[in-house]
Amino acid sequence: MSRSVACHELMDGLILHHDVVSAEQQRKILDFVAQQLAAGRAGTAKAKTYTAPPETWLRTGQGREMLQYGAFTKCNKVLPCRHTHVLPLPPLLEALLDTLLAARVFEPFERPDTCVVNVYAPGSWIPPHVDSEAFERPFCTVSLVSAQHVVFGDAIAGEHGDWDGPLRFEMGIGSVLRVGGLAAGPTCRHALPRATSQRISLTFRRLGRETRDRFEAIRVASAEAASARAERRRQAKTARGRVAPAGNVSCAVRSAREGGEGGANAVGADDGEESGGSPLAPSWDVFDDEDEAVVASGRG
Ligand SMILES: O=C(O)CCC(=O)C(=O)O
Repeated sequence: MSRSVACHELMDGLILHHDVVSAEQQRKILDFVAQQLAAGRAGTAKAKTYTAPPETWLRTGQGREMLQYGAFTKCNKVLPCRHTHVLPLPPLLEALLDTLLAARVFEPFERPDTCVVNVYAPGSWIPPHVDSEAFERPFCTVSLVSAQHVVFGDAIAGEHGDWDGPLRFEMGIGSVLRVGGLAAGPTCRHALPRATSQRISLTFRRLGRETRDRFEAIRVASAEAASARAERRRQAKTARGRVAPAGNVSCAVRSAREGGEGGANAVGADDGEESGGSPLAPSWDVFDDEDEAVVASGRG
C-alpha cells in the first residue's frame, strides 16, 4: 500500500522525503543498531559486520563506526567477500525498505540489497566523494538521531569537515534522501560537514549485476576450496587413524570419550575447524560461529 509523504527535488535526481520513518520504527532500528554495535565493540559481531575507524582517522574526525550488510566496503571500494564475510540485510532493515517502497522513495525494481550504517560522533565528517560505481543508482540514506547538513555539487571547497558547496541542506530525523540522476555523479560529489551531535544514517544501495555475479563466483569458489581442504585434512587424519571416516563420527566420539587413540584430538577438538565449507549463501538463520572462526583465521 502506498503512502504519501512530503518531498522535494533539490537538484536533478536528488529528492528529500520528509518524515518517512515513524518514531516507533526509528526506536526499533536504533535498538538493533545499539545491539549490533555492542557486539562489534566486544568482538562478538557475526561475520564482518562491524568496522571501527582507524585511530588516525578518529583524531581528525574523518572516522566513524560502521555496520555493513549485503556488501563490504572499505574506503568507498566494494570488496569481494570470501565465504561468510558479510550477512545479508537483516529482516528489520528489509521491513524499513518496505516502508521506503510504500512511501515511493524508490520503485520495486530499484530495491537495494545492501546497507551501511554510519555512526557519526559529534565532530565527525565525510570528505567529498562519489559513491562507488559498483552500486547502481539511485541509492538512498535514512537519517536518525539528529538533523545534520550535507553538501552537494561539482565544486565542494574546504577541508577537514568544513565543507562549502553549491547546495547545502539539512536532512531531518526520519527523512530519506534519494540520490540519483546528476546528483549521483560522476561530476557531482557530496560531503558531510562536521556533525554537531551524534547522528546515525543508513545508506541503502543495490550492487550492480556484474559486481554481484563476480562476487558470487568468488564466494562459491572460495567455499568449495575450503570444503576441499577440509576433506583433504579429514582424509589425512583418517589415514593416520586419528579420526573416524565420514558417517562414523559417533563411533569416534565414543572412542575418544573412552580414552581411545587420539584422546581429545580424536574428533571434536579440531574437527569443526574447517566445517565451513558449504557454498550456501550466508543467512541470518544459518550463520554458524564456526564459519566465523574459519573467516577470522583467514582460512576460509
Ligand atoms: O551519512 C550520510 O548521510 C551519507 C553517507 C555517505 O555519503 C556514504 O556512506 O558514502
